[in-house]
Order: sequence, then structure tokens, then C-alpha cells
Amino acid sequence: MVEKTTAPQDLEYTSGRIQVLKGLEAVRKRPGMYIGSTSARGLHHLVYEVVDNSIDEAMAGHCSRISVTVHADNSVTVMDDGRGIPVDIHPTEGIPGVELAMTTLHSGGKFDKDSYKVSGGLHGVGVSVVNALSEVLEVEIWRDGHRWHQEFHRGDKAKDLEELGPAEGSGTRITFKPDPEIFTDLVYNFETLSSRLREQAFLNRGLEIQIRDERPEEPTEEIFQYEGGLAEYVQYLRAGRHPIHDNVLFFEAERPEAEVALALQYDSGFSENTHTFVNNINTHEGGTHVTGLKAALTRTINDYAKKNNLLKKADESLSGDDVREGLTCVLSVRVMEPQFEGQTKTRLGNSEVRGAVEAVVNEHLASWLDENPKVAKAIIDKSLQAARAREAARKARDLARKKNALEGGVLPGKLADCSLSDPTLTEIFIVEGDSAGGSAKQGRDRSFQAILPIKGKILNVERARIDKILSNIEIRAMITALGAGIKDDFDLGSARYHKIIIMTDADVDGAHIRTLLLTFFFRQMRELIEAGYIYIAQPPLYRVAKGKDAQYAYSEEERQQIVNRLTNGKGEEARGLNVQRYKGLGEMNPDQLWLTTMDPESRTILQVTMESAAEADSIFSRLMGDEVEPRRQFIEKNARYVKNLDI
Ligand code: 0RA
Repeated sequence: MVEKTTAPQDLEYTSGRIQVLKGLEAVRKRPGMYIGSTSARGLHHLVYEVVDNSIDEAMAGHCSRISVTVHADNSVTVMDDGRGIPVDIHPTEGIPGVELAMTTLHSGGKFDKDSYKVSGGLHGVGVSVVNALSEVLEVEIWRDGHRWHQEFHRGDKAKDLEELGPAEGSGTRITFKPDPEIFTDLVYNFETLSSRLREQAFLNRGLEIQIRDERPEEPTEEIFQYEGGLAEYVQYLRAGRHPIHDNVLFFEAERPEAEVALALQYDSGFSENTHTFVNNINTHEGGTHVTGLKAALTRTINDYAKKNNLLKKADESLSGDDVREGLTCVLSVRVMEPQFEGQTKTRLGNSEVRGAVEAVVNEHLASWLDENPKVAKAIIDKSLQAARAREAARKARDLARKKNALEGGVLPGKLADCSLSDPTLTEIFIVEGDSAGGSAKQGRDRSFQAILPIKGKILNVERARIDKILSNIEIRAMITALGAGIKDDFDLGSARYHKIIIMTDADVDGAHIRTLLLTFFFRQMRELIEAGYIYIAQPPLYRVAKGKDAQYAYSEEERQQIVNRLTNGKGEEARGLNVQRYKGLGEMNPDQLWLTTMDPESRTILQVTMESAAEADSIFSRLMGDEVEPRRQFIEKNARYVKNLDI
């Protein structure tokens, strides 16, 4: 470090450097603070962080192609055709710009905002964090006719910046290998990466993003490039549902507070699919921009309906939920200094953005409705139907409440409740079929485990409207057992259990029922998923026994391992070996079910989380919409999907 003690400005840089050094050490000490976690989620975050830098370069108008390659050893290369990271010596730090970018935490504040901009990544931590958490990071730069190279190990410079020779064009290539000392999971999931890159391609119209997986014997490759941008995104998200108008509404508008882009389309379905972004970050938790959007939709559609005498009664009006039924919508906002709030820092807090979004949506939606009276009429008819169904459902609910109050018993008869009532201690198993339900009731620890058996296929909630959902017996049993209401009336604080464990057979039917249940929770009780209350039980596939020694296998590999262990490598043919395949939960006796699947001491359960509501949503739509083929494909590989939800 250069010693300078005279000018106050230099003092600042000196102390700045010290902070920097502490910075990268701090990243390795507490990686979770910077990338969220050191499991699969954090691992994937490294890629997003690097790609976000290239996307910034694209947003600045200097880059048109980005490629991401996962190599056989799970190292990753991100390459772009941008201007290339600067290599000249920084005037005050005395090192090349690229070295500064790679070794400096939060380089943004201290340097010229325009030329050393930090990325808009979720945590906004920049590429130095990726460097700190990589065993090796190599960067290659094409710039001003030269090719440059530099290498780092665990955040430390391993090689000085070196000129490799002449070059044509410009760009940056970063290759990093996540550090096994840091990450508990080192294997990239291709689906996870590609869905995120697809989303970014939709948000950045025209940008070409290529992803390549070199791990399989036959490398796979996908290219995402959408000239239609958000409008195309809406069509992708709408998936199998039937649109009620052909053209997607799309507009872009600029205001001093924010740049706003919106695309929307209505379909004949009953769900709402709104996805919102601020500076390309998915704002799962909503925020001021979403408030502005909702206010504008409700107001503009009501105004149009009144103005054109489409409401029957003088006092009839459409609620927010009514005007959003069957809506697929993507809102993308760019804000100069976004304030992110909330648990996962995905809620926009800037109050000035609300009015800006509301104003531009009011204006553009109103003229679109005026110009397309047939479409407007169809949307309002649909909203009116929603309003009437909602009213009918409310009446039915009131009636049901009164009936319950009269009869005294509130909980469903099929529920075998637990004796404890503290929800933080209790769990409920939702079990497919009465016979498995019986085993579960006998095998459970009744102090804290409740059992709710449900019959066969529950109602497909994606395709049913609220009044029908509420009249379904299985669904009603579930709602009352969980005790927290649904949709707008949902109250997480009233949930009667903090673990809700879906336990279905390990076969195709079981997978289907599990999907239906997940759809139900996703649509009607999303907060349960967000709170991490939903789990999937993992019943074993095999029981392998030799003499008194019995073990359970949860996968094919495990079965082989156990067989080899029990037979000293002789295999399935060994004498006295008994391999039983479980086709359903009902084949296990209560003790076995307890031991393998229910006992917190010995079981494994998968927590269902929502890293990307957008992706989960499109999967659900694809599955539950009108098209049959995607559903069939899904069900075939369903077990994998549930694991993916975890990332
Ligand atoms: C700051 C300034 C300039 C380029 C970049 C950053 C840049 C960073 C990354 C990270 C990945 N790819 C990138 N491409 C560019 C250039 C400033 C100039 O040329 O005037």
C-alpha cells in the first residue's frame, strides 16, 4: 500500500484501501451476508452477479451478446462483447481498473459513478465478491486493440495484469471456480441458471444470452433473444391459457422519478400473474411501483366501465381482485436510486415511484381501452363475472361460518388433531388416501403431529373460480384444518401448524396430487410457502433386509449401496437378501412409516421455497393450464422439480 499522509483527500484513500482489504476478508468470513447463503442458492448467485455486470454494459448500449458456459468441473465462464473492463492505471489507487474492480468491495461510492458503476445485482455487491469466493478467477479483456489477462486466487491477486497480444473488437471474459472451502454445494443446476437468463433476456429486449452446459457427454445449449421484450414475456407466462384479446398491451414511458415499461394480457383463466421488476431485479415482495400499478388498473377500468354504462347497477363497482382476474402482466421499472426493503430485499420503498407508475398506467391504459372497445368490453364482462362469483362465495362463506357456529365443531371430522396447540411446535401431514392416513394416524406422535387424509385428486385450482374452490370438500377441510383463511383473507399468524407436510405415494399419481396441493398453496396461501411452512415428505422407495438387519433406501443408488454393504458386494442375488419395493405409503406398517418418514429424528423432509415466484408461477400455469402435453412431461420428471423448488 502506498503511504500518503499529507492531503486530507489522500488520507481518505489510504483508509479506503484498508477498508477494502478488510472487505474481501469479511466476504470470505461471512459469505452469507453478501450472497445470501453458501448452499445452492449462493452458488447460483455468483453467476448472476457476474452476468449482471455484462447486462449493465448492455443497458448502457455497449453490449449485444452474453454467453454463459458451465464447464465440466462446474467452473463458469461469462463472456460479453461490451467495451471491456478498463485496464488503465487508476489515478489515485495506482493499480489497473480491472484489478480494482476485482479486489474492491462496493467500488461504486468511491469512484466516478459512470465509469466504475456497480452492478444492479440483487445484493449489488459486484464482481469482487465472486472473486473472493472463488478458488480461481481469471479475467480476459479485449480492448483498444490489445488482449489482457489477470488471475486471482480466493480474492488475492495471483498474477499481474499482462498484455497477451493484439486483439480485434472488445469484450470481457470472466471464468471462476467456486471455492469448495466456502460452498456446501458445488454443482450448478442448468434449469435454474437458464430460467434466470431467460428472464433477463425478456427484460432486455434484443439482448442475446446464450447458455451452454459442457457437463453432459453431449453438451447442451440454449439461446435466449426476444425482439418482443416484455410483450413476448407476457405471452410466455400466459403459457397454455386462452387469451381474450389478441394483442398484448405494451407501453414504455419516461418520468423524472422512473422509467416505466408495462405489458399485459387477459386470458379466460381465474388467476392473476403479475411479475414486477426494478432495475431488472424481481421484486417478489412488491412495493410502491406495484401499489401504483394496482391503483391505476382498478381506477381506469372502473372509470371506463362507468363512462360506457357497462355496470348494471349504479353502485356496482369492480374491486382490485376483480379487475386482475385472468391478468398476466409484467411491469419493469428503472429507478436511479432504488431503496430495497423487506425480508429478501425485494420490495421497492421509493414513495415517489408510486405516483409515476400510477399516472403513466392510467394514461396509457385509458387510451388503449378507448381505442379497443371490444377488448375493453370483454375485460369488463370478465371482471363483472369475477365480482359476482366473489359475492356468491362471500355469501357461502358467511353461511358456512354460521353453520359451524351452530354445530359447534369447527375442525373437519377427518382431521386427527394433535394435543399441543402451540403452532410453532406442531405439524400436520396431509396424506393421500384413507389407508395411508390410517397408518399415519397410528404411527404418529399424537402430541405434536396431526393427520389430515385427503381423497384422490383434489380440485384443480388453477382452472376453478373461487366459489367453486370453496365448495370443494377436500379443500374446505384443508382450509379449516390450517386455520389461516385463503387469498385476501389469509392470515399467517392464525396458521395452526408451522410445518405442513405433504405426504403422497412415491409414484406418478402421488406426484400429481403433490402438484395439485402445491398449486393450491401457491394460489391461495402463498404466504405459507414464503414463510417456509410447506414441506414434502420423503418416503423410502425400498426396504432392503438381510436377517434382522433392515435398511431403507430413498433412491436407486442408495438401494445399490445398501445391497452391496449387506452382501459384502455379492449383490441382489445373495442368499437371504430381501428387497421390497414400496409402491405406496399404505404398504408400510405404522412403525415403518414413523421411522422412515415421520420421525423428526430420522426422516428427511424437503422445504418448498420460492426463489423465483415468476418461474414457479409459469411452471404452475404450464402444468395446470389448458394444454395437456406440458403437464404430462412434467409429471414424468416431477420428483426433480420438487427439489428444484428448493433453490
Ligand atoms: C466500467 C467502465 C467500462 C466498462 C466496464 C465497467 C465494464 C465492466 C464489465 C463487467 C463485465 N463486463 C463488463 N464490461 C464493461 C468502460 C468505460 C469506457 O470504455 O469508457
